[in-house]
Amino acid sequence: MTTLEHWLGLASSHAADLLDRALDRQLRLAVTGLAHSGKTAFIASLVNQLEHACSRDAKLPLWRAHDRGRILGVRRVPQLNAHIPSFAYEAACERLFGEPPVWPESTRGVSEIRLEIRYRPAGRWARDVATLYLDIVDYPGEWLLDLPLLRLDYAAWSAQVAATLRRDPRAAELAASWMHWNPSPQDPFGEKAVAEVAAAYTAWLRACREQLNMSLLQPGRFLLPGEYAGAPMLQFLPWVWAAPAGKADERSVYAQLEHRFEQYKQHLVKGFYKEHFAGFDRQIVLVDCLHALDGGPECFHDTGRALRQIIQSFSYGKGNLLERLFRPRIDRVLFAASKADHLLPEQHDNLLSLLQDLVKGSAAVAHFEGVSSDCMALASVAATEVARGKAGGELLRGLRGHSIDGQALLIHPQDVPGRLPSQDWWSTRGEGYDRFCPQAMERSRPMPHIRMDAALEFLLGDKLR
Ligand SMILES: Nc1nc2c(ncn2[C@@H]2O[C@H](COP(=O)(O)OP(=O)(O)OP(=O)(O)O)[C@@H](O)[C@H]2O)c(=O)[nH]1
Ligand SMILES: [Mg+2]
Repeated sequence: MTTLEHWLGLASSHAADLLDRALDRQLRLAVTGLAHSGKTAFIASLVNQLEHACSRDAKLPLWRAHDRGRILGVRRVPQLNAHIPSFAYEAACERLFGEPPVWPESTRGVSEIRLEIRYRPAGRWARDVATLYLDIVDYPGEWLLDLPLLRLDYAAWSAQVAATLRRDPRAAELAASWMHWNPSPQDPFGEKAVAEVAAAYTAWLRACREQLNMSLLQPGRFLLPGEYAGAPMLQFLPWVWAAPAGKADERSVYAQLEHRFEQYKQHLVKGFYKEHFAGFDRQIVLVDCLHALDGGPECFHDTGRALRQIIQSFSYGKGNLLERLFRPRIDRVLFAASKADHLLPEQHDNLLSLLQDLVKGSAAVAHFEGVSSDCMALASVAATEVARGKAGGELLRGLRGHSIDGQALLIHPQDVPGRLPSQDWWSTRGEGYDRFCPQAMERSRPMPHIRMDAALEFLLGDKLR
């Protein structure tokens, strides 16, 4: 292919893309959430439910267009951006439908998938057929926490980390490995010393994640650098020592760390979001409330803070940060408590109201700006079934499934608080929520789920009228 043909090809695909958008035939869905909140499982299940939409095994009664028989077929088609890896749907299925079934791997880079949904518009002549293209992006949850950095300068970010250290003595204790550095702001910048202390800071972030279950860990790329591993741009850390009295000399350690922080934001964060997050129409924010509860009060509040930071960075209405930077136009946001299959159906109401409490401020912002938002509890891939059985000689209504290491389980999950938990709840809570591996599933049938159809209705319903 000549260069001219290549450019003509690109120009025509761009023009077709613009036309699809103008005619409302394209929808970009942002699947967001902290690390391990269930994004990849959600995308895999969404693709699976859609691909089986026309089979008689489909269980999607709450998706109106489907219920009325207007969905004619869904298939995966080549994504718009050929330079971005494709979402590894087949690899996810191989694991989920494997023997034994296992969850998809944690995500280490960005990927995309495009689906073509053929449907019959409501109330038109029966032979009318329309198409909606659905574009979805997957990426590691850790990177999402880079987005809020765009609103902060180096001093403000440093103050935020210092506040975490004051609030959480366990985090402060682990931080001794890099806090002992204690330079003065005007000290000359030393490449080697900074690389070493930045490595200690990165190890601290990792320890906070692994030992303390913390989520609000920034910069996100330090935990999963991808192709930037070893770049000087990823060698800085917050300034938690005596602040500079005036403007720091350009060659001083303070000024150089500040410069790297700004470079990180400029080249890495803005670049990433501009390429992948521009032009979203809809958003789902997945929240693993049970994991947050399992981690104890500090972890729970840390999850709340991380979520609020992320949600504030997104584009609800006019004039927000993302709109100014990348012209997104999200008009619907769904907050979803993921992994609801860890609970009995009668506990879902509490899970939902806990989620509502957790995102209250953010949902109000979305609503105020003229964006519709909703909350629901769902399970992308239900790993349990409600069952009765005997445990310890007693007849029990509970959940049946297999633990992550394959042991058969019949359990009655502990209660979920219907609001932000009180001190009492923390002091009397049980041992935590059991985790399950996926149940054995047949490849020819759709994955079992809870309320994926309600999510589809909220996220796509109006586009399929
Ligand atoms: N029972 C149950 N567990 C789930 C479900 N979805 C996700 N999980 C669990 O949550 C873990 C993380 O899910 P992922 O989909 O990989 O989460 P993610 O948000 O993509 O995580 P990162 O890619 O690491 O950011 C899985 O390995 C499962 O253990 C679900 O619907 N039901
Ligand atoms: Mg993932």
